[in-house]
Amino acid sequence: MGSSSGKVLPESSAKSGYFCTIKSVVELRKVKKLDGERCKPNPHACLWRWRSDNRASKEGNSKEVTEPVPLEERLRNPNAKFRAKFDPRITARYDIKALIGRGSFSRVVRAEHRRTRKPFAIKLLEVRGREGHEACQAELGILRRVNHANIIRLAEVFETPHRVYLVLELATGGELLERVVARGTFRECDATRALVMVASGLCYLHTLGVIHRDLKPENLLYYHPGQDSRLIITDFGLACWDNKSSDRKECKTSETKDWALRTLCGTPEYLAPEMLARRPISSAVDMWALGVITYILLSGSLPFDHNSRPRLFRAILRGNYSFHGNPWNSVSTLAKSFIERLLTLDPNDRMTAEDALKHPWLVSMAASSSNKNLHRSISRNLQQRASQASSRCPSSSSAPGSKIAMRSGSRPGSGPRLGVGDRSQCSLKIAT
Ligand code: PIT
Repeated sequence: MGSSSGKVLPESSAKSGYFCTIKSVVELRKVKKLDGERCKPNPHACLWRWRSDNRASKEGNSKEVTEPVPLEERLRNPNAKFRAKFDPRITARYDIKALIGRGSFSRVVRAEHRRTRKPFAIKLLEVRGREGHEACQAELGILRRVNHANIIRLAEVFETPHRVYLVLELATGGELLERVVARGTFRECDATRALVMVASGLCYLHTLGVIHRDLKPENLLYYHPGQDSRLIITDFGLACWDNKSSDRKECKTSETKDWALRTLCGTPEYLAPEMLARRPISSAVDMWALGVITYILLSGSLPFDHNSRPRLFRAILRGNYSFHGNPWNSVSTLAKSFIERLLTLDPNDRMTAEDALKHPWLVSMAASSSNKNLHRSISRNLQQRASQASSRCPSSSSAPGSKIAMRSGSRPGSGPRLGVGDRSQCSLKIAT
C-alpha cells in the first residue's frame, strides 16, 4: 500500500506502549525453511500486542467496551459509531476515515496512518470464544505468510483480548463486477486479463499450501481505479492450510461452523461439489469457484442458479449447467472449454491454477477468440438477477444465494501505489 514498501515500522513503539513480537518473525522463518519453497512470506507484517502493564492501560485506555455514542455526536459525525469500536491506541496511530465494509463479526474501514499519511484498510475482527480465537489465528497465520501482488497484503496486526485489528493495503479500485458494469465494453480479452491475475494469486496460494475457500467476485478488488490496476484476492476468513502440504491447522470439510457459515449465511453458488458431498477438500475447490467466476464474468449469470437450496445443491452435485441463452452464442469455444475444465466434477480431473495459466484461452489473452462486446448482455443479466433477488428478499441486499452480490458502501478514493516485489514464480505480471 503506499508508494514505497507498505511497511509500517514500529517507530519507537516500546515508548508508546506497543511491542512487536519477535516470535512472529521467527515463526515465519521456520515455516519457510520447513516448506523449502519459492514463495516468501511477507516480511513486513508485524504482530503487535498490547502490553498488559503498559502506560496506556495504567491510564485506563485498555478496556475493550464500546462506548455508546450520543445521538448528537452521531448526527454531527456519522463515522463516530464505528470509530468508537476502535481501541484508542489504534486511533492514536490511525485516523479512521470511513466504513467500507461490514460482516457479522467484522468491519473494514479506510484509515490513514497519522504520521506517514499513507492510506490503509483496517479490518476489525470481534473475537468470541475459543473457536473465534482459533479461526482468527488461522486467518492471521495465513495473512502473515502471504506476499504476492494479487493477494491482499497485511501491514501490521494489533491484538487485544476480544478484538483483532488487521492493517491491510487499501484497495481503491472497486470490485471486479462493479468494474465490468461500469465499463462501456467488455470483451473476452478483458475477462482473461482479470482471470490471469486471479489464477496467478491462486497459483501462489496453492503452492504455499493455502486454500482460500471463499473465492467469489466480491472478494476480488482492484488496487486502484486505473485501467492497469492489479486485481487482489481478499477475505481469508475461511482460508485454511491444505492437509497434503502441511501439518498446520488444516481444512476439514465437516467443520460445522464453516459449513453453516457457507451454506446458511454465505454464498453456496460457489461451493464445489466435493464440499457439498462433504468429501475431503483440496485447492481444487478454489478452481471450481474460479470456473463459476469465469461463467459470471462472461455472461452476468450464475451457472448454478436455483431459488431452492436443495435444487441448487443437486445441480452443483450433478454439474448441471449450460451455455444456453445470451451471450453464450457470442462466446468462443476456447472460453467455454476453460470453464468446462474448471467446472469438472472430479477434483482430480479439474484444472489446477498452474494448468489454468497455461490454458490457450488465457495464454493467448483470447487473441484468437471472440472479439464481440459482451457488455450489454452481461449488464442486463446482472441487473435482472439483482432485481429478482431484491423482490424475493427486499430487506436484504445480500441475501444468501439470492444475487451476484456487489459490495455496497462507500468506495475509498484513489490511493498511492505500493511498490510490490512479486516473488512468486507463478505470477504473470501484467498489471501494477
Ligand atoms: C481493502 C478494501 C476493502 C476491503 C478489504 C481491504 C478487506 C480485506 C480483507 C478482508 C479479510 C481478510 C483479509 C483482507 O481476511 O474494501 O483494501 O477478511
